[in-house]
Amino acid sequence: MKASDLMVAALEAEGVEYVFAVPGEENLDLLESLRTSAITLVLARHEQGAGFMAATYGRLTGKAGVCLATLGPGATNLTAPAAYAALGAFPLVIITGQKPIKTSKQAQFQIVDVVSLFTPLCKASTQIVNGNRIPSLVREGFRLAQEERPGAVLLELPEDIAEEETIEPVIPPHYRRYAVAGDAALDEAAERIIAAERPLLLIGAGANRRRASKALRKFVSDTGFPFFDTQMGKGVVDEDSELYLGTAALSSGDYVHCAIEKADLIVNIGHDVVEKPPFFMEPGGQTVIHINYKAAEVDQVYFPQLEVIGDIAGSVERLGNRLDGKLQCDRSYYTALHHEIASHISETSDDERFPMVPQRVVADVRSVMARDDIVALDNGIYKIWFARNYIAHEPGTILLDNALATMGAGLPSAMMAAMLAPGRRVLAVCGDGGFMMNSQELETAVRLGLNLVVLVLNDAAYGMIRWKQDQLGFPDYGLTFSNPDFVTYAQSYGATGHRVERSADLVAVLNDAFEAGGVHLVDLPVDYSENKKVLIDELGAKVCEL
Ligand SMILES: Cc1ncc(C[n+]2csc(CCOP(=O)(O)OP(=O)(O)O)c2C)c(N)n1
Repeated sequence: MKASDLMVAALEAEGVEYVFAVPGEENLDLLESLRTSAITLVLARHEQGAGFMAATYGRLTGKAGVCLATLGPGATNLTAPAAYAALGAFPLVIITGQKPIKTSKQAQFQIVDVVSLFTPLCKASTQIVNGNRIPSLVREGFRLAQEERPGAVLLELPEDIAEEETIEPVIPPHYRRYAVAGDAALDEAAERIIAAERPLLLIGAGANRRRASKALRKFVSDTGFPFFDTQMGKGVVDEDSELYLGTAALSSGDYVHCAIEKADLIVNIGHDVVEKPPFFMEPGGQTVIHINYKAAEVDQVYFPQLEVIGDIAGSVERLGNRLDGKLQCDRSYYTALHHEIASHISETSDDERFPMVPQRVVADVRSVMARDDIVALDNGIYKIWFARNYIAHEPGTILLDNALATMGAGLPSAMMAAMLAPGRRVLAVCGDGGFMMNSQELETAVRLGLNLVVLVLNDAAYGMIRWKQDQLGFPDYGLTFSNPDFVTYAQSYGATGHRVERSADLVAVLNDAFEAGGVHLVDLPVDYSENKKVLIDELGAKVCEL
């Protein structure tokens, strides 16, 4: 069999449905092999678009997404998606082309050492030097990409290897389960939790993978454990609960940190140090029990005193059995704080100011999205508002990137969600800065016939950085720009453009766009003066004593 055919057969054996690609001439054998395969080729308009879509496929399904690019310039454009997958723990397999390696008449034209370039970003980065190694390298690549903690793997397939004849058969994946935590660690954890006066549960990104949600929901409802979550742990347990104390959008100083300060023990399920710290551990502070697939990476702000390592769902289930009615949590403070936070969040949610304030934007978006509809965010200051104010009911319904926190991934990640969940409403929320970094993928979205609404928060600035600049006392300088006319911009791609001109119209504009189907862009002017008012002044003056 020709090596490129073998590569595609190996991808099929892994259950690959899509390859997201910007092919170059070095990929043409593989492209031809894909043409007659069961795999759908999704052509993107920038390698970042392809890579962010593939990584989000991995994030949402647990199976590695696959993206394809050429050597040199194509590969270098995939460094951001590789980093996004590495930090976000999204399984991703990257395939790049290369000039022939046995003989070459190209000298060094377009050649960069892609394998070395991707080594620090990937769990493995390998050049395929013999077609017969394809079955084992593909199987190993998918194993590594998907295994906890998931991440990116790069396989470089040079032109002359792709066309060679091979004799090796594909190696199919096999069934496997994660190891379970030891009894002694679980007994010790249960003992410490039972002895604590005000234990608190933290739910992080690891719990949002591999269906730990069912076990965690049961654990929380059986034990009545008060909880908070990280941005990437949102929705694992329904936040519409008296036990929910907030999402740690900031590392300190928010209302949720009042609960953290009062806690004597924090049970951390699935958070690791890659996500922005939900709180800072201090010497002599709370005891932290780390429950995860992998041991804690110790850091200046994270040094748990006990670890329960193994399959999260299994650990949670067995810990729940040990706690059975014995949790002695003093909930009075937590309950009062829950209501205090809920009232702060709803305070400005019907504010009529225009341009719109972020609290109202979040509340209006929440009101048009059903429990299992999906919001995918790019990165900007609005992310903090969505993390704090958007109540998530189900896992995977709010896609926040709090790991690489890259701009430009919001639109492609929403497109992927729309492909995987065609019956659900999918909304991309982007700043005008982040949207313009990959806005060309609107063409891909239209070509794929997706149903998708893109909400562009328009402040004609890199708002997040402008806010920080102000916070640090620097003069307002160097962070504003002008935008295209977003309505005609959308229309030029064959999408439908809308401009909101009154706060009262946002809900109807979004509902109409979702009902009409197809790709819509909604240009929404925002007023970010609340950033300082709430996130600095109000939080700075907050009192934790209730
Ligand atoms: C690729 C990338 N470049 C730069 C940054 C640093 N950064 C974080 S937020 C931000 C500004 C975002 O602006 P915009 O998308 O307009 O959203 P806003 O904050 O204005 O709501 C920048 C430059 C980043 N996170 N990612």
